[in-house]
Formats: sequence, C-alpha cells, structure tokens
Amino acid sequence: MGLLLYEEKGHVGILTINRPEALNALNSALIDALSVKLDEISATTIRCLIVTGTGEKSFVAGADISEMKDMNPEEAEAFSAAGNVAMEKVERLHMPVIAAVNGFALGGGLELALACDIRLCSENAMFGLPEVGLGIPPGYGGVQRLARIIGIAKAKELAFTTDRIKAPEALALGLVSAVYPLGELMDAAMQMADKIASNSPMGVWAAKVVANSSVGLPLTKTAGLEVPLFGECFNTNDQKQAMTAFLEKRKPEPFMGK
Ligand code: DAK
Repeated sequence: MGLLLYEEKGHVGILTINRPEALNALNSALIDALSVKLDEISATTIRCLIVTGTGEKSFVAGADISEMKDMNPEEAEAFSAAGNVAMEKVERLHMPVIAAVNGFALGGGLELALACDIRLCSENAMFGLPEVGLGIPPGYGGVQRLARIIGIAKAKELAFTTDRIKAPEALALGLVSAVYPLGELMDAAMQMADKIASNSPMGVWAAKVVANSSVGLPLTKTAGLEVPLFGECFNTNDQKQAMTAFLEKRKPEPFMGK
C-alpha cells in the first residue's frame, strides 16, 4: 500500500494519508507523494476533495519527528519548503477541500487541515501545535491560518502553550464546522461533498477564489474582486439553464461545469 490512497466516488475525490504505523506523520517521502498527487488531482474534473487519515486514531500526527531530529539546517529548510508548497497546493486546488479529521491533528497535521477549506471532525479528534515543545515554530503556515480562523489571541495561546484542544472546543472556536461520531464522519463528509459537487463548479470555484484572495485584506482593497469572476460565469450554459429553470419554477438540470 502506498503512502497515499486515492479514490473517486462520482464527482468527489477521497485522499487518505496512509502511514498508520506512525499515526500518519508526514515524512519527506509522504510530502513529495502528496505534492505529486495534488498536481494530478488539480488536473481532474472532480468537484470536491475530502482529505482524511487511515485508521481510527489519527488524521495526521504532525511532521515526522524521527526524520526531523537529525536534520541539518539546509535539510530542514528543504523539508519545510516542500511542506509549504504542498499546503499551498491544497489551498489553491480549484475544487473545495474538506478535511475529515478522524483523530489527532497535531503540528503539520493541523496545518494540513487548516489549508483545507472546511473541517469536519470525529468526537475523538484532538488539535494542537506542539512544535515549540520540540524546539521549532509551527512552520507550514499554521499560526497564520489558525489566527484567521479562530483569532490571533487564541492561535498564539495554542502555539505558545502547545495545549491540545478536543472536538467540542474546536467546534466552539469555529475551527471545525461539525463533530460526528467516528463511524459517521466519512458519510457526513461525503454528504457535504456531494452537496457542493451538485452546485455549479464555476460558481463554487469563483466563491473559493474570492474567499482565498480577500481574507485578511481590507474591503477597500478587495471590493469588486468578484466582478470578472461573476462575468465569466455568464459564459457558461450552467448559469443560463439554472436561471431559466428558476424562472420556469423547476429544478435546474445537473450542472456540467460548462
Ligand atoms: N513523527 C514520527 N512518529 C510519530 C509521530 C510523529 N509526529 N507521531 C506519532 N508517531 C509514531 C510514534 O513514534 C509511535 O511509533 P512506534 O513507537 O510505534 O514506532 C507511533 O506513531 C504511535 O504513536 P504513540 O505510541 O506515541 O501513540 P499514542 O497514542 O501514545 O500517542 C500522540 C499519540 C499523537 C499523542 C503521540 O504520538 C504524539 O505526541 N506524537 C507527536 C505529535 C507531535 O508532536 N506532532 C508535531 C510534530 S512537529 C516547519 C514545518 C512544519 C513543522 C514545523 C516547522 N517549517 C516550515 C519551519 C511541523 C512540525 C511538526 O508537525
């Protein structure tokens, strides 16, 4: 079995980090494989991607500590650069990405979940940034992305203390959108993914681009970001037939992404 598993169900892709012997910790082979796989996924026509981890205990327990331990500064930089590239690829995929967090999401694992668009988790999920307890800072954009989602004070607190939070607190903080019993998590993620996939791909893509390009910037800088994307949608049959269907008081035809 490879370090990554991938399957497609209808318009939805499911990418599983598969290194259960190390609680799916990210070593450089896994990060390289992830980067290649994300390029392949970006060339597909799937409309939503779910990212999860193998097993019932861990989403991703962070970057691989046994591999990092003896790295020299140059190797550490290369490891960190490769990881950052992979996280950015996740964030920039043209389709929404749902993290189905099925256990530990620590360090680089939390950072991977944060690079996804939406997070759902199981009741046994646990989130944290243990890096400063290992002599390093969170490095895959974790503090920056976490601060944008839960606020800078709480993000700093979690990064500085290394405290772990459980699913209910993650829900209260808005870090995850919903919590499910472990056995129901993938069905719930699939249900949400199918719902997203049933909408117009161009509309969903445009909404993702606007959200990602505007976050953290003042409205004075981003007002009107939607204008060209909005215009582009009017080149699609999806827009024409969906608006016609509304006016004819019927359901739209399935969206074709054209
Ligand atoms: N790395 C390597 N192996 C890991 C691992 C990890 N992060 N997490 C778990 N494992 C391995 C354990 O060593 C153990 O292996 P064996 O002993 O069986 O060979 C196996 O997985 C099962 O783990 P445990 O026996 O420890 O299982 P427990 O249920 O007792 O504990 C745990 C689960 C998740 C609480 C515990 O394993 C744990 O604390 N793991 C480490 C979590 C952690 O500290 N993660 C953060 C890693 S640091 C940067 C970029 C990225 C990063 C930093 C900078 N730059 C760009 C600057 C990211 C850093 C990190 O993610």
